Amino acid sequence: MDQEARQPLATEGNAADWFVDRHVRDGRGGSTAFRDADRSLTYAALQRESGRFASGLARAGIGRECRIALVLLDSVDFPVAFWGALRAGVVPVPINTLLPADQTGSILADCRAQLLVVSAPLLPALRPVIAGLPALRHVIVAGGAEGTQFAEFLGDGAGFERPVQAHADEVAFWLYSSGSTSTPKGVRHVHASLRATADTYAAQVLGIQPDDVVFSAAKLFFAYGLGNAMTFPMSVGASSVLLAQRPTPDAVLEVMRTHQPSIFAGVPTLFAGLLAHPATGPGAGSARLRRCISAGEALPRHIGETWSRVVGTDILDGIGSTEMLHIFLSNRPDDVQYGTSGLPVPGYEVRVVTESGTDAAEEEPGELLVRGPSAAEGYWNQRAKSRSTFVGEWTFTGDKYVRQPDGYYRYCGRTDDMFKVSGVWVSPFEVEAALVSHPAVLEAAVVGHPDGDGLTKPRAFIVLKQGWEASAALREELQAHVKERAGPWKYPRWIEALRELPKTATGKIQRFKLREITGG
Ligand code: 3UK
Repeated sequence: MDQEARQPLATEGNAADWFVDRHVRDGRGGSTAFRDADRSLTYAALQRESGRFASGLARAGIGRECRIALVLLDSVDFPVAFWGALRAGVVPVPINTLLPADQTGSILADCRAQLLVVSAPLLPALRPVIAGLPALRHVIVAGGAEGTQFAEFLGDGAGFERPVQAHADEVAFWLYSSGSTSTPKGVRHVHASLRATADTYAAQVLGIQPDDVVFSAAKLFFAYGLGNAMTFPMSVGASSVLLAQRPTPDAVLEVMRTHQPSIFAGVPTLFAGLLAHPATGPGAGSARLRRCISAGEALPRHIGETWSRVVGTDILDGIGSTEMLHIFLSNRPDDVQYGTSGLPVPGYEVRVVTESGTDAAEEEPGELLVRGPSAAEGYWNQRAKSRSTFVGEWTFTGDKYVRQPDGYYRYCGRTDDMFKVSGVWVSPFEVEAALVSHPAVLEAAVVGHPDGDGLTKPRAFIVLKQGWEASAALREELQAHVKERAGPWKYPRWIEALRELPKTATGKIQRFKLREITGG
């Protein structure tokens, strides 16, 4: 084979070839890939700009397989930096922009990032930690007037017209797991996994099309957002709208009205917040809305049903994880069973396993295991955790599930959040779902708590909707409501109203904190 004929094969393993260059090769270079509040970027421009970012990395002396950190608000700079790094064989590590500075500092130290790309508004808080990082050699500021500017950093792209040769099994990027109970772990993902999630969930569940406009309220630093807002639209040459700000219901509705997305991705809390907003009606502001997806936490049935009625589009609830990169168990269009996570995504298999390691019977709770093409390579420098999570072809999720007689899988909580009342397993999620189906309750979190006899009983923390006040009468009403919906022994013996629930930066309720508060 001559050099010409071999070249395409050589770079095919690099995900940048398929997600970026393929579209230009096939005549879609003029299509819009990304839009933010200031700019838009076509596929041809993304190919060019990511090549320039790659040559900037080479000029800065960042070699292959070295890590660079991205602490970026969602904007078109994110895909330029991400694909620019992959193009150069450099490993980008997107970091949650909502973390406190000391935690970001720990992650920067843990991954030994040699270069940091940071959004200007986030830089001041990070300055003190940046000073103490021996591996960090360059700080590139995006969207501001300080330090090395993103635009100044870009080179001429020479040498990176094509992505560097990479193996499909080579580590392409890392993400840090949200760590609701422990410190974040660096999850290493390979080039092939990006395509795997697009070929399975995006193509076969979402049915994404070239003319789709996607808006993900979940940010790009989160695996859920990275797929929704970047790789899924890019898998078919579609476009994505990026929002830099916090996705409040007001900000989200504004994007919906302005950009008329056809696919919208959110988390349950946001769907609940949007439903509580007076402006939410048919299409939630977009006449083109055809699909809504939810992940991150289980979607309470009541929220799904209300959304379908008010907005006119179902919400597809699916469970994914940083370790599996995206959703592997999901509801499907025209086959939505609210209150469940649906069925395995084509290409993935799941098992529910009891504590003794055998497959659970129908309706018997056990830990969910998953096998599929996008599982991570492992955690960075955490051998013991890697070995207990990625066991052969199976990944342990840490989630309790039951398989219903109809084959649908129902979420019961994290393995460590479940508790027994009168010898019967209680899933905090089930009690929470019953609580939020009452008109007074916006959000709820339930933990097990010892009563006067030392027996564990459900204890609830709730956030009330505007216009409601905590009272003994309301408490009794809520207890009766749960008894009726979830079963008589499951009602919360204690209910406390809080202004907000303790949550991780990605919006997951930290039940362990509530257990600490109550000493339960
Ligand atoms: C929980 C859910 C019930 C579950 C994620 C979609 O959330 C994502 O990744 P994380 O690593 O967290 C994983 C854990 O979150 N979870 C997520 N979705 C659901 N529980 N129902 C759901 N629908 O405990 C899981 O183990 O932050 C979600 C795509 C990619 C992701 N990384």
